[in-house]
This record gives sequence, C-alpha cells and structure tokens, in this order.
Amino acid sequence: MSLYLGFDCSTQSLTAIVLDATDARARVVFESSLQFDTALPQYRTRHGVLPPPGTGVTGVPGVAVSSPLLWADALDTMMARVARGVDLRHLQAIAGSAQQHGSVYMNDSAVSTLGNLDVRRAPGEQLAGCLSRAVSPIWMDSSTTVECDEIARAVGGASVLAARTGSRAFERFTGPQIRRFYKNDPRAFAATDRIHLVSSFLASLLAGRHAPVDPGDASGTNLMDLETNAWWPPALEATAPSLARKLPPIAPSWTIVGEVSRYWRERHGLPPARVVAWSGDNPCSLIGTGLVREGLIAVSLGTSDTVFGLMPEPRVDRGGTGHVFGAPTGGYMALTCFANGSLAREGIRDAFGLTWSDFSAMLASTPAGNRGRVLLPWFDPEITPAVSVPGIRRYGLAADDGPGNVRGVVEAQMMSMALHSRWMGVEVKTIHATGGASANREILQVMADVFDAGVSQLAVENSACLGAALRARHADALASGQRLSWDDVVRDVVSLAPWAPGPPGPPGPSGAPKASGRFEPDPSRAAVYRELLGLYAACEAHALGR
Ligand code: XUL
Repeated sequence: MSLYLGFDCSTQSLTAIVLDATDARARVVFESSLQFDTALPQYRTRHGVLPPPGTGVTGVPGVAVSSPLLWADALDTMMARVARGVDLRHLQAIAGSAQQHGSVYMNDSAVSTLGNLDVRRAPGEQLAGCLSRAVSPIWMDSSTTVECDEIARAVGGASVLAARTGSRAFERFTGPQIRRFYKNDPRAFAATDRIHLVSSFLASLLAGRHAPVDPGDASGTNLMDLETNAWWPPALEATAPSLARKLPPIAPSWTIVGEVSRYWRERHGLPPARVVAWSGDNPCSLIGTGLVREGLIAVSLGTSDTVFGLMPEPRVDRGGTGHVFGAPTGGYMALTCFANGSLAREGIRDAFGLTWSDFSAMLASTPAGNRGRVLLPWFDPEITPAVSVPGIRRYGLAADDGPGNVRGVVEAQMMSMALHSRWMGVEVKTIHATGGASANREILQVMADVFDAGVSQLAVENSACLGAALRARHADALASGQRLSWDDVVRDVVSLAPWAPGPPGPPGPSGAPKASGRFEPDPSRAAVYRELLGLYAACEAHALGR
C-alpha cells in the first residue's frame, strides 16, 4: 500500500488529504479541514488573522499578521486526526502547501529545538522561544508601500525588479516585509538567524531541521532571480543587511528535505516517511487543478481569488499587475491575485442577512449585466488593481438593493479577473474552478458567461491540498528512481476534461469533475458582458482617480 499525505495551511484553515496510490488508479481516501478561529480559539484569530492589540501594532493601517505557533499547533491537531482516520503505516511521503508570502523569523535556538521537540507537548509552546519575531506578516498585509519604493529604486526601477524576479515590488511580498521589520526593529532583525516562508517553516517542523524553500514560493518574495532560481544579490542588498545568511537555500520543489522527525513518529505513530519541500498554495493548486500543460487557466475562489496557469517562458506582465512564479513542475506559472475574495462575498451576504442559498437564488433571479450597475467590492485594500484606501464603490446601484448587490459583487470579481488576466495571453476556452466558492453553481455560471468560456468544477475543492499530496507522490517516485510524468501524476485524480472536450462523464475517483460540474457560457449573456467590460474598466479607472 502507498499513501501520500498533503497539507494546505491557508489563511483561515488547515486541510489534510491522503492519497492512496497503491494501484495504478490513485484516489483520495481521507480529507479533513479545521478552521483556525474555532479549532484553536486560544490564538484569538479572526478569519485567521490576529486582531489588534495582539499584533502589537494597533492602529497601523494595512498591517495583517498571524501566529506561526498557531500554524504549528494546527498541524499537530490535524496530524492526530489523520492518524485516527488512516492506517499511516503505509505512508510514503508528505508534502505541503501554504499561503504565500508570509514569513517566520527564528533565532539560532531553532536548530536544536526543531530537532528535539518533547513528544508529550504540543509544538506551539515549545517553539515560542525560537521566534525572533512573535508574529508573521501575511499576504493580506499592505503596509510596506515605502519599502516597495525603496527596493525598486535601489535595483534600478520597477521594471528591472519585475524582469528579474517576476513581479514589481508588492506590499505583501516577503522582501518588502523583511525590510520593514529590519527598519522598525533592527535588534530583533539582528537576532534573526533564519527567515522562513510559511511553507518552509512547516516543512522544517515536520523534518526536525531547517528546510529549503522551493522556487514556487521563493518567487513570491521579490528576492529570487527567476532565471537561476537563486536569491538575487542586488535585491538582497536593497532589502536588508546580511540577508543571504538568513534565508533558506532554494531547492527544486521535489526535494526530499529528510524523514519525518522522531517527534511526529512517536507522538502520532508515523513511519519514517519522506518529507518533501513544501510550496505556496497557488503553485500547489496548479498541480491540484491538473494544469500541467500550458494554454489552460484555473480560477481559485478562496480568501484571495486568483487566476493562474502554466507558462513555458517567464513573460513578465508589463502593466505591473501580475506575477510570474516558479511552477512545481520546474517551469513557470502566471498569476494574478485579488485580495477581496471570499470575505467580500461574505460581506455582501452578511450585510443583507442572507444564507448562501438566498445568495444563490438572488444571483439566479437577477439579469446578467445587473442593468448596467456596477459595484467595486473593495472591503479591504485591494491588490489588483492596487487600492490602498479600502471602501465599496457603487455606480448606479442602491446600497440597500440586496439582489443588485449580490449580483454586483460576483460580476465585479469575475470582470476584474477577466480584465486583469489578459496579460497572460491565454485564449481562455476552459477554466478549472477551485476553492471554497467553486461549490456554488450560480457563481460558476457567471464565471462562464463573463469569460465566455466553459468552466469545469473539480470535485476536490481544495486543489492546493490535493496538489500537495500529488507532489508528495511525484517526489517520492523520483527519489525511488521511478519516472513519473506530471500527466501521469494528475491523470486519475484531477479531471482531464479540457483535453477531451465533450459532455462530462460519470463522476470518477475523487478529483474528476462532478457529473453536473461543467458550465457552458450562454451566448446572449456573454455578449452582455463583452459590452459591460468596458464600462466596468471605466468605473475602476474612475474610482482610482484616473
Ligand atoms: C498570491 C497570494 C494569495 C496567498 C493566499 O500571490 O497572495 O493567493 O497565497 O492564499
């Protein structure tokens, strides 16, 4: 029997998926999630974010931090659940996915603590003494505009930085975050021995020693040279002193970091399974949505909404909106990220006291195009387009019109994604939809109509976690000297429908599309959105003062 375990440590939750690849046909045999706010209430997070005064930075606009100890304890709680649900004696390898850009700051006691955790105690309390910074800035943080400018200027401008690292400087990226920490607390920065990303921190915890970062996640720092997959010295120098010594090495996504440490073996009865390098949630989602070939895109509807696809060459977005990241296949991926995803949908739902089925019913009963009325759902600072002062904007739409606002938020999200992913140069025919809100049929129909493309709904909503489990399988095969192509890795578990167009077949093993999981665009509604996109773009430009 060959089992593979994947984790996804996202903004609000931690998920585990176990894949059984004993036979030629791999299938998901276990899936479970926990929400940070409710499963670990002692950390007092709200939607996975520490509220002031826990942040110690009360009143600083744009700051968003969480706790690395929370993530460590969540991993422990979930591991106990997995060990109860599955016979782990046959576990071959573990890999993981984590929210991108977040950073964890550890002092030099981490090396010995990671290797000698007391099996009777949870990891969080034991790791507290290893942190040189109690909190981790996460991807929702938008407080580093000044540092972004400083770094870009020092390396020769935004376009130089983008050409080299795949992105212009973005507030949430790790480099600007590190620079801000260095400027605000130079002593704590000096006491920092290792700066991990969330992904490499959790891989280190599993392996009992410092793990490398993979190019997928390292490219979300503004510090990695895309061409060499190594840290780029001019960016390091522009960011903070001695940074080269503090960052983990960058290693291919299929690197075996080590074996599961004694702590996990004794605490949860794990075998000495291989620990594979973790990656970011979007790179893992690329695998979990089956996008191992170019020309397809996926839309992930999670806390952040993202549009992404595989890219053969690193073609950087000239407009400065999107990113080029390393892909876990060894190539590249294009991505555009939108901060106002699920919390904006929830914001509208809650404002009108709706259930999700009310929300869907309103979407179904309102006309495509919302009679030309537009809502810009910038509840929080937005990444795409860059909006630093949040606030909902409405054009021709009354604030108390429930159905109009419901349609307004979904249409705005879809139109913004369609508009701001054009730089990828993909003629979109099929979209793989993933993330929590991809369970909502009415939302997916709007997606199909706005993009004028078919939408395939995958049965496993958490494609990042599925991608992590698939990466574990791929890396384990490579390490055992077997050749396993990416097509083979995803074949049984993720839908291949886009390569075999036609009506969806019966539901296959876990990842295949649900029987009803294919949405086709309606030509008359698609025509409405073709017209409306210009109006939407004009509203965006107006709201941005252009
Ligand atoms: C991607 C991004 C988010 C996070 C959170 O650049 O910031 O999608 O990875 O999931």
